[in-house]
Amino acid sequence: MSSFKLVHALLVAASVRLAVAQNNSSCTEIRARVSWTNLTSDEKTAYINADLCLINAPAKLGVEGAVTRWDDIQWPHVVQAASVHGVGAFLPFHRYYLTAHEHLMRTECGYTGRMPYWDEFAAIGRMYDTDMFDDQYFGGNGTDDGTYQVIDGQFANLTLRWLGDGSVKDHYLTRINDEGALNQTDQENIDKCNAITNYTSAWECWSGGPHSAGHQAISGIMGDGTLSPGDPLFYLHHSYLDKLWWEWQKLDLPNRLLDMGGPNIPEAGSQPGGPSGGSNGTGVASARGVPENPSGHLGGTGPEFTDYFGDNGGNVTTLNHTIYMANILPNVTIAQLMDLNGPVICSEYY
Ligand SMILES: *[C@@H]1O[C@H](CO)[C@@H](O)[C@H](O)[C@H]1NC(C)=O
Ligand SMILES: *[C@@H]1O[C@H](CO)[C@@H](O)[C@H](O)[C@H]1NC(C)=O
Ligand SMILES: *[C@@H]1O[C@H](CO)[C@@H](O)[C@H](O)[C@H]1NC(C)=O
Ligand SMILES: *[C@@H]1O[C@H](CO)[C@@H](O)[C@H](O)[C@H]1NC(C)=O
Ligand SMILES: *[C@@H]1O[C@H](CO)[C@@H](O)[C@H](O)[C@H]1NC(C)=O
Ligand SMILES: *[C@@H]1O[C@H](CO)[C@@H](O)[C@H](O)[C@H]1NC(C)=O
Ligand SMILES: *[C@@H]1O[C@H](CO)[C@@H](O)[C@H](O)[C@H]1NC(C)=O
Ligand SMILES: *[C@@H]1O[C@H](CO)[C@@H](O)[C@H](O)[C@H]1NC(C)=O
Ligand SMILES: *[C@@H]1O[C@H](CO)[C@@H](O)[C@H](O)[C@H]1NC(C)=O
Ligand SMILES: *[C@@H]1O[C@H](CO)[C@@H](O)[C@H](O)[C@H]1NC(C)=O
Ligand SMILES: *[C@@H]1O[C@H](CO)[C@@H](O)[C@H](O)[C@H]1NC(C)=O
Ligand SMILES: [Cu+2]
Repeated sequence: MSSFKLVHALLVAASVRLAVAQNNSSCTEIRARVSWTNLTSDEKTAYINADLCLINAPAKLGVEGAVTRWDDIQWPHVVQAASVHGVGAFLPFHRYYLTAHEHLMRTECGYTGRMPYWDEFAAIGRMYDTDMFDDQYFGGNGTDDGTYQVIDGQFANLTLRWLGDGSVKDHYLTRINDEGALNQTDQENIDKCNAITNYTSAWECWSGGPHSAGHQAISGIMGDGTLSPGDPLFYLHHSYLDKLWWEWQKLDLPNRLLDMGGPNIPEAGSQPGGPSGGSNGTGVASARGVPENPSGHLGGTGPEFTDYFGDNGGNVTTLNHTIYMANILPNVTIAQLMDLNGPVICSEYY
């Protein structure tokens, strides 16, 4: 059975209580993704509760050190941090990662609502003019006592496990307000990326300003290139970034459903936690002792790793490139992720 079919078998098996009819060959009912502000208050509460459900559920992957299902879903990002950033697979990996998180919310925690994104463009200059950071939802800034621990909201005192090298040490969710950074996803930067007509150049544009915007505006764990999915806000941020990529694809859909490129091996210094730079824990995490040298990362360090990417051992990302989700979902190729409306993702942004 191809991994493509396996994804579908899983989705089909899981869809009984969803208002989603899927079968092996198609995406028959596209799931809507909307701005957080457009969720109903019931959906907002259910969404938060589904993340809390993962946080309170025991780990299942069998990765040493994992305690909760939340540790499990963070793991594919932690273990591959060096091979899914600064590379062509950056956007496809994160697209599939959103679906992996959604899959766990729906199949293990009964979430049936729409998936939210954080409309960061709309939030420029008024980041806190929303209920998102309220006590009943994600909570707000970390403390100002130097630990930056998040102590309010539904994720107050959330305990995370992974450090930047894949080793394990309990630490708290942290945030440091830097709302000015949201302007990196302003109209000028979005237009600049949209003006690029090939993926080989465009991926890097999205990976720059618009990607940094939400990570930096929240900072703390969200500002750490390896550990950021520890913050539940990560998924709303990356969904917004994925929306920008999809909107770019839709500007010339027939061509851009097939347009892939970029390197498999990041430029020196561009990957998180890398020996020569990038995010090494972005302040807080560093201060909390995140080691600088990643040893647990899959890939990203040399040609010996490119073999299993499926790109014929080369340094150029192709549609054949394998995206690995640490057995939370089956391996797929980038080709299967290109169409947001296709069977694997089966979603649309509104
Ligand atoms: C797939 O789903 C669609 C819509 O529910 C249905 O019309 C079609 O017959 C299904 N195909 C198979 C092979 O089950
Ligand atoms: C879907 O795929 C599974 C696994 O390959 C297979 O057992 C099942 O019969 C397929 N269902 C349809 C409707 O094609
Ligand atoms: C989201 O909310 C805005 C403002 O309340 C509204 O204009 C827009 O139509 C809504 N979008 C959807 C998809 O419901
Ligand atoms: C976070 O801190 C900023 C700057 O002090 C403040 O404007 C904002 O209201 C705070 N947000 C929350 C949700 O407490
Ligand atoms: C979170 O931890 C702080 C101090 O570490 C404590 O004062 C507070 O009661 C805790 N809050 C929750 C909801 O556990
Ligand atoms: C964002 O705002 C900061 C501070 O006002 C400014 O220095 C920076 O140039 C702005 N960046 C963009 C992309 O507008
Ligand atoms: C891709 O776009 C960039 C920036 O617009 C341009 O410099 C480059 O020549 C283009 N590459 C190809 C292969 O079209
Ligand atoms: C792969 O591409 C990146 C970015 O262009 C480059 O920095 C790196 O040196 C290349 N690696 C190899 C092994 O060719
Ligand atoms: C790592 O972070 C620390 C603390 O923020 C900083 O002093 C150091 O220069 C950083 N190292 C690299 C290689 O970026
Ligand atoms: C993908 O793999 C297939 C089969 O191995 C091969 O025919 C095709 O040329 C590859 N495509 C790319 C873009 O590398
Ligand atoms: C999935 O991908 C990973 C990394 O590319 C590879 O190590 C693993 O063997 C693949 N698993 C399957 C079942 O193909
Ligand atoms: Cu990432």
